Amino acid sequence: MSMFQELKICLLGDSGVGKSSIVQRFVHNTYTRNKENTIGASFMSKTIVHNKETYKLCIWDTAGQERYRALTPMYYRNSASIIIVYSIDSKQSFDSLKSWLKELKLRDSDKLNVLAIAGNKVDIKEKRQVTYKDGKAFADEYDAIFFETSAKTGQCVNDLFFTIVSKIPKNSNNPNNLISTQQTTTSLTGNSNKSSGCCNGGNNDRNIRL
Ligand SMILES: Nc1nc2c(ncn2[C@@H]2O[C@H](COP(=O)(O)OP(=O)(O)O)[C@@H](O)[C@H]2O)c(=O)[nH]1
Ligand SMILES: [Mg+2]
Repeated sequence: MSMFQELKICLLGDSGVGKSSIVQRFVHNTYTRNKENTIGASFMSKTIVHNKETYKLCIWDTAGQERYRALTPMYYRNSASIIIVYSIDSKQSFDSLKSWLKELKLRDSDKLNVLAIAGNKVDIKEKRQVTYKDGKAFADEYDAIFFETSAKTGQCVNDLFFTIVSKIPKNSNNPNNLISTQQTTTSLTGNSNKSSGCCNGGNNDRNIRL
């Protein structure tokens, strides 16, 4: 019987850096200019095949939570990976990485499997305030995966998620995350009927108001 692994991935980072846009690009391959802020948390899932293994990625976007950092641990708890996003046109969002990391260490470091850092909006190079070199050096310090991405053009968005999956130790997230595909998946790229686990219900897209 073939099995697949469910992986929870959580995005953190300052408001406006493009977290929701990265998720939208990855899950739907679309982009919305002047995206409206979402209140609450947004959740999406996507099933991918990597090295002949099937993974259901449950992606939690901490939309609107940036100002209420005390609330974020519930989103990144039990995550197989955390992506911290900054925008290459905002030195301030880059400087915030440190405080996001400090927050993680204080509350939940032992459960963090794979850390990734994304320098988003690489399509607007003319407004760049953070060099590639500085971003990469910072990520290296924390053994983090690093990509400069653009949700607008799609540059490196898939690479970001596929590299994360390739680095997650097999079944490390939670032994209960191994799901029989025969029982729960309707298609490799589409929806799942699953009713429990880190995807929290099985709806592919949803917003949760707090
Ligand atoms: N030029 C450019 N703009 C982006 C990119 N990603 C997001 N944006 C824009 O930045 C703003 C904030 O994006 P959003 O995804 O809501 O950021 P979030 O608050 O971190 O979720 C929106 O107006 C987006 O259209 C990108 O890769 N390039
Ligand atoms: Mg958002």
